[in-house]
Amino acid sequence: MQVIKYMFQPHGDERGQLIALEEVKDIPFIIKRVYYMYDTVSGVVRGKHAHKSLQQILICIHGTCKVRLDNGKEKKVIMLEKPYEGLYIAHYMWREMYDFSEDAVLMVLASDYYHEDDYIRDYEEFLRLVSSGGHGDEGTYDPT
Ligand code: T46
Repeated sequence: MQVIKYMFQPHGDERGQLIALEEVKDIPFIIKRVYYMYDTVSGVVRGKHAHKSLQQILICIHGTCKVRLDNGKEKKVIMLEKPYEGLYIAHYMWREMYDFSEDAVLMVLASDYYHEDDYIRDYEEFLRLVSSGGHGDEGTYDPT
């Protein structure tokens, strides 16, 4: 499984750091939604679903957390610990976010508005969909 992590360019000077993200240029899709989570309770696991078409970039802009990615065949754990790192998550990828530090703020840039019907919340259904291969790859960023 290929993990795509972006390293954004900080604009630093004697006052500190600034990161600017422009859709299509720095982010491989049009950004239709931004959301973030904070005050995450110790020990909880968030996510536990996949999306049918949504693409996202996760940036832990403060603190740290881990993300487990699972494409139905392979699992990988990615640590997010820098405000200049962005983890790209394509559609049909099961995700779980956990081990949030007390001060963690996880910001997500999303390629679409919130649609509950885009979620696959049942892991067995997710495995069936990815193993049947019938979901296609439309809308997925191809870095090659
Ligand atoms: C994802 C991971 C990384 C909204 O009303 N609008 C929104 O845009 C979102 C994202 C959520 N909500 C509501 C729906 C729930 O009542 O906020 C509540 C918490 O959402 P959820 O349980 O889906 O949060 P997570 O952290 O499990 O998952 C979220 C995203 O939903 C999901 O797309 O990939 O973060």
